[in-house]
Amino acid sequence: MIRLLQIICIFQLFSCNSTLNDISEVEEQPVESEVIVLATELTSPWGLTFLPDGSALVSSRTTAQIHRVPAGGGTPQLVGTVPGVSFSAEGGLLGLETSPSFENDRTIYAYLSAQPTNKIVAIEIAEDFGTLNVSNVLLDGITTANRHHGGRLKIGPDGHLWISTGDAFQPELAQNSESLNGKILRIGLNGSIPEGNMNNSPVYSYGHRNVQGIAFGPDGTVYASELGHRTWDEVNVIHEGLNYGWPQSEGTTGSFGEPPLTVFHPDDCSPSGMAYARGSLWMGALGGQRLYQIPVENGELSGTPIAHFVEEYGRIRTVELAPDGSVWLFTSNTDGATWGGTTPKQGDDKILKIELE
Ligand SMILES: [Ca+2]
Repeated sequence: MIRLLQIICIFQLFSCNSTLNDISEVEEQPVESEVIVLATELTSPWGLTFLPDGSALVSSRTTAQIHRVPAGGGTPQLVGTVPGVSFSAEGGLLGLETSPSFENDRTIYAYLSAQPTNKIVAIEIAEDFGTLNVSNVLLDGITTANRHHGGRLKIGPDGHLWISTGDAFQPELAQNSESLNGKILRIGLNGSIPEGNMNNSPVYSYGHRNVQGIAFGPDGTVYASELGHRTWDEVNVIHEGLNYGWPQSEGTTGSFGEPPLTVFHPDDCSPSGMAYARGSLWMGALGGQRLYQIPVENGELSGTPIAHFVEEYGRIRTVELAPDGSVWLFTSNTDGATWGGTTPKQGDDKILKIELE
């Protein structure tokens, strides 16, 4: 894989941002032997979280089911269906995250699109993985909509639960301090408000359009991927209390709010899940149908972004670092996307595994 990356880097040295999608040579590189298909025939997979035994739980956005996938891959086993989920063009059962004390509390956290508002819940998983039940509501009041839910959950190095939201197709909410929409939120695992948040609220940063990826660098830097409208998608370095500009600014268009770390054209990108591993962010692109590798160090770019698997597997929704150091990806070709959607390929949707060494 490392050799592959070096080859791609050579192509990128002769490219600029506007031609990131024009690297057809990459498709001829021997990628196949480096990508393992762990599971197939999934329906609109969205959230992914690993358990202490190395197996994983996967959410289906459009069925509200949670399946368990063995550490080495295989047929996903149904754990249960999360009650109270409202489905819409982009809504449903979204992000999942595992309690750090799962072996004792059997708890995971989930982002649900719901009526009257979206919410974050705790879910207990039975010992035999055969049933589940919602045990607690950690947060509600996130305005719901047909689109722009955000939906990613990550527990940070601070031990708190980080939540990405969207503007619910009401751009003004991103700048409204009373709203939980268009924000990056941070709460305690019992729903409490950590010190350092804005206005003693769940809000950590604001002025976001639709954030579907959060990743933490080894130094604690918080990175987030954000879907733009038609001009620029963004990757941002997130600091508490800062304004990231939407809707007055989009990417590098407009000077209102914090400038992004880097931007991509939505046709080449439309980012969702993101993970940090081995000196880079690994970011899935939906409309752009690729995996971006973005070298970073201490909150700054440390190299030119690299596009992998361009149009090879279709839309990529979710990217997570597995306990064994590999990276798992979800394709997202069954999601019925209203913008940038694709016809599912044979076996879609799939979980793919990439070994980084
Ligand atoms: Ca911005």
